Amino acid sequence: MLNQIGKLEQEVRAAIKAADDLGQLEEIRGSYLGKKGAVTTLLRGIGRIPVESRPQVGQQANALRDLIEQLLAQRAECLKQLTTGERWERERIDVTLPGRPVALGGRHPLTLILDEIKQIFIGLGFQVARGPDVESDYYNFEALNIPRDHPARDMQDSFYLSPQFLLRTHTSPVQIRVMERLAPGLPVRIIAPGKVYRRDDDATHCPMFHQVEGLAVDRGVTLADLKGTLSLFVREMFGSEMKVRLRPSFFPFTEPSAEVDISCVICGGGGCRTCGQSGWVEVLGAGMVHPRVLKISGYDPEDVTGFAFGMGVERLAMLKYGIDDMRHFFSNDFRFLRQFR
Ligand code: 2U9
Repeated sequence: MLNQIGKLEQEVRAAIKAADDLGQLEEIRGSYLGKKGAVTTLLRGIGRIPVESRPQVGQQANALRDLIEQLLAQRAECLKQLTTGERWERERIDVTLPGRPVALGGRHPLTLILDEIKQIFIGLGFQVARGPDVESDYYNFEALNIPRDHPARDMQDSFYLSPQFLLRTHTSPVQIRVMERLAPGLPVRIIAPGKVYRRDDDATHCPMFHQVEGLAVDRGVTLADLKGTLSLFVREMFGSEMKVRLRPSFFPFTEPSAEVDISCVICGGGGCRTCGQSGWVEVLGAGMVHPRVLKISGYDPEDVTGFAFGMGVERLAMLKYGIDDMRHFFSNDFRFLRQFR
């Protein structure tokens, strides 16, 4: 029996030494220490040998079992620590092959335009303000002098979450929230970029789109400041040769109100299909903040005045890059997106 243990030891030492992956080590463990393994069988057979030999044989067989465990662990450690050179040899890695190209992402065209708009207004002394996408009826409509029977309040025009809450239809509530914080004494000079939601869906309207609105409130702010600010913005964005004109319009939250046109970015003012032969394209809405809106947010309209403006970011991007369908921005077609990197 002791002879047999000696032979098993020699055999298992050679097998472990020759193993060159972890799978082979597991096989060796099975064939010696598994349920039907050689050492296990040997230990089970101890009961059949003379009583006086049992202690010595038992001790040697147990020692062999411990030795096998130890050798297996050592060899496994050794295999895990192969040098890089040995691994390349075993796995046959061809280090001369060219690497796989990494597909670099780029910023979305709307992000590019938004960043550009923000930088221009930051340069003019404006700060960037943000607010929630889910707004209350009060901040989205009431505080902006939008009357109860205004069509924008219709379930057909806005996305309501409950009778009192909806997805904001413009970023104007952000300006109301900022004014509430700074009134009655502090001046305001902010832009509010962000997503807005309306029940619209065609080539020039999406149910979700982006706006940048701006607001300046202080003593002595005039319509001339509004036109000067927007002219600077337009010339930075579209080129120094751009002309800007204000046409009378109506918004409940501004008085007077204006649509802002710039020279057509396609034909430069000569007349083409994009501008309907007029030489002008509309890019913004603007006006002087309605006294009621100033008052409701805590400012004294006898003391301060303010100008406000709003623009659709998709529309600006379409004009700047010559894009004919707003849905391109949201279809995630890589052939479209890769052009802006
Ligand atoms: C406050 C007071 C006044 C924001 C303004 C417009 C005019 C405007 C449109 C442009 C294209 C929306 O995305 S669009 O459809 N916006 O014409 N927005 S004045 O006036 C404000 C905002 C906040 C407290």
